Amino acid sequence: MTSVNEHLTDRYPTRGSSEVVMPRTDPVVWSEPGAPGPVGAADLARYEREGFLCVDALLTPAEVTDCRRELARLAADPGLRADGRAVVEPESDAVKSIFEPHKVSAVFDDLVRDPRVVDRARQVLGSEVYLHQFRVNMKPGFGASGWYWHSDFETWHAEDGLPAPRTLSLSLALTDNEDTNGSLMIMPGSHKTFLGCAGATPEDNYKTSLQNQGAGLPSDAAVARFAGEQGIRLCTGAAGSAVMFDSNCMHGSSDNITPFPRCNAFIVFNSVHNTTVEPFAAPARRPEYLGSRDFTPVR
Ligand code: 6CS
Ligand code: FE
Repeated sequence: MTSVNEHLTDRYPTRGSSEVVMPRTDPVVWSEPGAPGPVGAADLARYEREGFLCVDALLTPAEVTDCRRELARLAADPGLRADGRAVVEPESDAVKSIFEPHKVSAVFDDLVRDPRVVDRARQVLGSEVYLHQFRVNMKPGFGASGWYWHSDFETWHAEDGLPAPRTLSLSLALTDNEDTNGSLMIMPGSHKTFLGCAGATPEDNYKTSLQNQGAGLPSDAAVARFAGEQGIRLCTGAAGSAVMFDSNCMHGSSDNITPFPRCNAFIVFNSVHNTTVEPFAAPARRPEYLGSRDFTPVR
């Protein structure tokens, strides 16, 4: 795949003919020690080491209730499913994900700007940040599908032209994330290795990848090696808790066959010094609701 980013070296080649494992050549925490922000020094060191951090009670129960009410309103909107921003479950007509909820809900728009949320990203990424992607993964239960092991950065680099992993996701639990209902699993330390996946990105890949990711998946050998070296941590927490994680963490989640939904809001912040260019390994850009091209810093 010849890159159209002629002026940029592709330091994280992926989706070629074979899988390649290489070290991450970027920092994890970009701010100077002692830089202001809500994350304490010990937690910041843990985030650097493991690639993620669990946060208790980031939102109050009343704020969680407001978010849930908004989701119910959005899910009831007859136009929602006609919009590409709503992804339906592969095996049912339940909504799997809703992208850009902040554009149709002031509650979610306020969340993006909330200092408890965005100041974490500014502190870790060491700069002003803009919103790269915002999605709510509903995972309603009764067999709702999970996500196989992957690195978000691998996809966002290949398909959205994200140059470096100077990007942070904050997963906000809007329902209890239990050990049984398909909670987020992360391999601690996996963010420090970049796995270039084998296999070119198909045309219009996003039309299926958000239901079932095909391109950009690690081999069984890579998953076994990563898990063997680093283990697997299941991130559980009550509604209102959160997990902030580096864009290159190897992560995934199981199907949810319980009747208890695992509904999380994923807010993805990118440094204003890492704005997206052309895809590094895909035939064309994805729609902007998957990778925003509005680089306006969050205020
Ligand atoms: O393609 C994407 O942007 C999404 N896919 C996965 C599997 N996780 C992150 C992201 O929302
Ligand atoms: Fe992901």
